[in-house]
Amino acid sequence: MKSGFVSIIGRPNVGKSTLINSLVNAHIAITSDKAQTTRNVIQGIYNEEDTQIVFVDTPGIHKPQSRLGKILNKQALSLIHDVDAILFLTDASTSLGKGDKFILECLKNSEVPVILVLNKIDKIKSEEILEVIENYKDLFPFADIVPVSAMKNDNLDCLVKVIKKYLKDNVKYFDDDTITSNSTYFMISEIVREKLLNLTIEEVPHCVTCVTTYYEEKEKVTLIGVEIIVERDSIKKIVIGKNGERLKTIGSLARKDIEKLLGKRVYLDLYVKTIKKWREKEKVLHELGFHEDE
Ligand SMILES: Nc1nc2c(ncn2[C@@H]2O[C@H](COP(=O)(O)OP(=O)(O)OP(=O)(O)O)[C@@H](O)[C@H]2O)c(=O)[nH]1
Ligand SMILES: [Mg+2]
Repeated sequence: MKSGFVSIIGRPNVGKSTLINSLVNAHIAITSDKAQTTRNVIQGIYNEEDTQIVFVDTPGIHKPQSRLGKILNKQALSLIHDVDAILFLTDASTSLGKGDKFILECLKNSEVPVILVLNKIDKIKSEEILEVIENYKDLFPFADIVPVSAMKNDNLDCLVKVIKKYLKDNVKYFDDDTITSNSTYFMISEIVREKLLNLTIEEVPHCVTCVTTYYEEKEKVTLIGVEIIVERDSIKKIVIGKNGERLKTIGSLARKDIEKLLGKRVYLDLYVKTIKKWREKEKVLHELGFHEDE
């Protein structure tokens, strides 16, 4: 038996959450084409007969514009220690930038082996992969380099094989049927946020957060309430949409996914509330579960 913890670190939008979902073969972390989708540390558990790997998805490391952003960066960077390996994920289809170099500088303070994972290789020609490796390889003493496509499930078996070399423990942390340590309340609010991210544009996604407020199991249906918190009334209008159309679409798409998650019929009640500048307010952030000292 071999086991261990592996952090997935990288800039926003490089595909960290897509990778953890593909590795554990379930949609445990929400994904979107907007940067800064992930706002919490999410554990996904990979099981094989003689191996258990706890993958840890983290918020994308970026130049913070808000108190929330600072907390997210800190959270991600706290996960470069006390793990068995780090997957430094990059988007092989975009050029190496300041953001990647900043993270590599931070990783120099870590004693943990860093595996360079070049993602999105489905977007480039195979002969270009070598060129990308060439650009990265002298920047950092990577323990290994693995090109993958998280979306197309390409070369992930090779990635797991490489990771196995670095696993140090021999205990099982979770039961075989556990795929995530996330709570059901959290998963529900994230499903709503994912639909919202996919149905709105530009600044809206960053100004919104979701919280599950009640969960009541009745005989034939489960009643669930989710509050959508926005920063300004103008954003509230966008989220609700003309004649409530957008909120209705968010609700019906989210309900279907929540029913799949719970295996039960669900009645989902969504309501939108404005809390001015919630991303800056220490007390509000704390109440929403974002803690400054983490
Ligand atoms: N073509 C292609 N697209 C990918 C791949 N992996 C992820 N994507 C897309 O890249 C976008 C960002 O993916 P996420 O998994 O949300 O990225 P992330 O790194 O978790 O982003 P943050 O949570 O914001 O830090 C989504 O639109 C994904 O569908 C891949 O292997 N190939
Ligand atoms: Mg993510």
